[in-house]
Amino acid sequence: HQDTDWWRKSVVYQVYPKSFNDTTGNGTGDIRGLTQKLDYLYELGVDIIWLQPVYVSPQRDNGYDVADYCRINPDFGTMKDFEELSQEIQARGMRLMIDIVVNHSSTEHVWFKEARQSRDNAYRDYYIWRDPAPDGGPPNNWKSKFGGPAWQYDQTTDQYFLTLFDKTQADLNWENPKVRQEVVKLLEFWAEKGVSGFRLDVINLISKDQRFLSDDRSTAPGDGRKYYTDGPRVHEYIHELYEKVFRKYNNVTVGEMSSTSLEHCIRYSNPEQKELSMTFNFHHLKVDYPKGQKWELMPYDFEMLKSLFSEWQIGMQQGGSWSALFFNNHDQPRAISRFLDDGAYHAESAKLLATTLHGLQGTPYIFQGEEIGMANPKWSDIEEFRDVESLNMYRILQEQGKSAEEALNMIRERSRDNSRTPMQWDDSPNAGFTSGTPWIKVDERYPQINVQAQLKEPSSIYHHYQKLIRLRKTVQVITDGNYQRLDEAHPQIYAYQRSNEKETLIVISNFSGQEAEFDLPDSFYSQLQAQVLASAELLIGNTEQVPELKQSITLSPYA
Ligand code: TEU
Repeated sequence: HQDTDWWRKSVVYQVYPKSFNDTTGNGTGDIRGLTQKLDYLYELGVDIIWLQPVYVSPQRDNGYDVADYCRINPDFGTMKDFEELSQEIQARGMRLMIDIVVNHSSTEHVWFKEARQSRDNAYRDYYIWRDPAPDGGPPNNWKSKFGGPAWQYDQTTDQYFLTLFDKTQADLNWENPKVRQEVVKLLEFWAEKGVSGFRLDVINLISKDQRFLSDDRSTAPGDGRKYYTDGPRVHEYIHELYEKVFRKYNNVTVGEMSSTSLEHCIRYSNPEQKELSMTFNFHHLKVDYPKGQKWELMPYDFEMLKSLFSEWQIGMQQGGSWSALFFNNHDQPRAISRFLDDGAYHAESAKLLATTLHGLQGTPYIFQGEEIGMANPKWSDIEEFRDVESLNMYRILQEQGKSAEEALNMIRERSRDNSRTPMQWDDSPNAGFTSGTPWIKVDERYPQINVQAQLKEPSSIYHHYQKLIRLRKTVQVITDGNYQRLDEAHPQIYAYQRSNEKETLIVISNFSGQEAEFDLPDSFYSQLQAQVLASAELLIGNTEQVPELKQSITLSPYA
């Protein structure tokens, strides 16, 4: 990793520790469970391991509600376990990236416990407090991303505090230099423990428009996000972290950018801006949201998916910036079930998503289980769900008039729990995840879909991912090739080309369950023909036996 941009050829593996591997039998995964599986990840070939929150937390939002940024939650293990994990990762030449959740803290954090005691408490301005509106209600009409109002009333001091997510996740006040200094300190604390990288949770929400104006409900989404998304001082704040920490430790950093724009992402990840290495954006994961509404259903818009990929590939490349590439994470249903076919064409679908993504420019992220084709489980009733957002929305959808069955169906499709079921290691009870009772149900297909079975099978989804990861290291055009879309609104196929002065790579993906025809571009076809003839001449001294190379190719379903 001598060159500064070593992460441009890297692949990141995302670990949701609660569901990865349980070594104590308490039904939830733990740090030692990840340490035990490092050789598995090393063999897969990933370079960076992104460990999601394991800090002290009441677990209302599975660790994204942090109550102590520098202490390990005993459910996950000890600081010694963490230090051992960090050493074992480095010993294998891999890198550790951890989650930093500093848009908000848990209301159980000591800072908040202090702040809520009185209006003049020293920690009061670590958070965002406002007087009630004249009618006694919330200061404005902003909505929480988990449903309901974005403000919670505090009786003791007769003020509201801002909670853009759960009501126990209080937004930190980044206008306060003391808060920014606290964040620098906690980043340094972990960097000193050998952490190479940081994933910054909703970092583009930290700067709020200080007027706290109500939003206009008549213009979508009207929930207040325009007053805090990519806010007035966000680049200044992130640049400050770069100057004080990321530069010093040569950290790889990725910003999770909720509802962001291409222009801002170009700024966040352009090296000259000295902010972040790369960004996550979510536009491609809203192509099945009618008018951007998550809690309504429609078949996904294939053309929109392709044009978004193309717009961002070209825009970020022209901007000299860098994207985190992903189809799956802990907040999204499994892409194989959402977009393709996790039944009859299970393996084909999983490989198709992998190939399509890994040929693009950016750093690919593999969410645990994606590499073996884990899919959405079949949910039978609301009792099986754990996610605070899903449970809130099950109630809210019924308050809005949906029947219990309609609400349950919506949760089945959209719940973040779809990706949070335990990692499927083998066909033993609970898929080898725990000897106890798992905190959330295991997908009943684990006897067929598990690591052990796929390690043995050369043509498995696992081995397909392994090859793609290796390809990224050996085929330079994947890293620096210009992107060009090749299919013109083809109803089944997404095809693109990556080219530099030496190589041309073409990726042609049939996103449909039927055969599909595609004509190779003339330039590529003639190059290919010439190369085949030249090879024949070289290898067998003549070209008579070379079969005719067709320009129009037929792809089988999900190929
Ligand atoms: O996600 C924030 C985010 O933008 C999405 O999670 C989305 O808004 C949310 O899933 C509702 O659909 C990050 C974390 O990835 C997520 O797990 C946390 O719940 C959230 O922030 C709050 O920390």
